[in-house]
Parts: sequence; C-alpha cells; structure tokens
Amino acid sequence: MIHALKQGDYKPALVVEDDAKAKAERKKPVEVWLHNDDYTPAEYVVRILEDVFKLGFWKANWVMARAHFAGESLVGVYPRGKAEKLVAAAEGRARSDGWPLRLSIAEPE
Ligand code: TYC
Repeated sequence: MIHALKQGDYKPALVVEDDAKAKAERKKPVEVWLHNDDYTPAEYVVRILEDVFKLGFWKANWVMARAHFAGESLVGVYPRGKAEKLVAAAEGRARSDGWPLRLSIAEPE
C-alpha cells in the first residue's frame, strides 16, 4: 500500500478529503498588512513592496506612507498560500539586511 501511495494510484478516501481541505485553505483569500516601525528606511520599504509584492512605484509609496502615518497599511488580498510566501520572502529579506520590518496576515472581516 505504501508503494501504491507513492505511485499516486491509490489514496484512501480520508487522505483525499484532507488534501482537498488543505488545498481549499491555501486558496482562501487573506489580507496582508504592513506595520510601521521606527528603524526601517522608507525607501527600503518601498523597494520591498515593489520587488516582492510587485506593486508599482506610486502604489508602493502610498502603502508605505499610509503605514508610516497610520501605523499599518493593507498591502493587498492574496490566496493564503501566496500570502504566506510573500510575507516570508519580505521579512526574510528585511532580516538578512538587518531591518525589523513586519508584515502580517489577517482574515478578511
Ligand atoms: N517609519 C519608518 C521611518 O521613518 C519608515 C517606515 C514606513 C517603516 C513604513 C516601516 O511599514 C513601514 N524610517
């Protein structure tokens, strides 16, 4: 049976159901929020929004400025799987460059 599972030609009904649930969960739309801090340079935040989130120049500047003045700012709505990857990429890059930039994921209201 292990062999059959590896070949993908047999899956018990429970496994199939779990796969479908996990897939639906990864596709659910969630919000990505950007949080202000006192250290990360504004230009660096804009570059992350452009490079990682593919925001255009004006939108990236607007989203950064809104976080700077309001404390947080909605970056966009993405399928959960994609949102998790984007946040990890953005925070990973910020950490390796030595900045405390923070993003978070929220369920839409
Ligand atoms: N507040 C930062 C500064 O003045 C800039 C900044 C903006 C940092 C938005 C994070 O999400 C942020 N250097």
